[in-house]
Amino acid sequence: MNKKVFYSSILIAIVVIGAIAGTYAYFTATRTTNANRFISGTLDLDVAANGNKLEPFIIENMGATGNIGGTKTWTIKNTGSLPGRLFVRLQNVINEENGCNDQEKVADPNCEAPDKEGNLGDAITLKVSLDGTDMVESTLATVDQTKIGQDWYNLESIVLQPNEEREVTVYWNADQSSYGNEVQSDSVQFDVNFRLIQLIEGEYPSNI
Ligand SMILES: [Ca+2]
Ligand SMILES: [Ca+2]
Repeated sequence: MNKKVFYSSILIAIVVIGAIAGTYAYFTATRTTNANRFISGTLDLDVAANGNKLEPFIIENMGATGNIGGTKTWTIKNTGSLPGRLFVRLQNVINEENGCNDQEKVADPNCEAPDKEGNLGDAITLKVSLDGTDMVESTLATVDQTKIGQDWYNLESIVLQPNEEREVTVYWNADQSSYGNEVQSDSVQFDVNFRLIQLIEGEYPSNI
């Protein structure tokens, strides 16, 4: 009987000591920050080729030589304060007939039809490289407009840190065996669109 009481006393004593210790256990120091602000970071990019800002370009008057090819390089710079994922896509792909002569009519019988799309884009392959490594390619046919962007989307993320620069080069090529009279006077134009998009958790929507 005495032992039980003793244990109870010990228990009570410990609890009391704990409570006392708890009361005095904290060193505290308090400061209050004033004028808190949340400032959003920035995401911006600069695109330049030979000092010129982003511009559409037109490939026309093909035929002076059989094999047509060219290249253009842009330096892409993250000028913001946040990292961003780089996306590249083609936009505003426009294939035009621009009329047709007798020779073209033989190869392209509907070339005079209203709103007939030109055939030149079908004959041109466009490759996009990053820092000298080929990444994606497509023809410049209007129906293929989204291919470059979709294939780029499927690449492993390409992230530019603030102030980081990457070089994107576009190569176009039309082998002389890839076209004939059906492209006479036809033209194709397109924009290359670069975007830096804020890093997010998880996947980007596929239609980004
Ligand atoms: Ca034509
Ligand atoms: Ca044509």
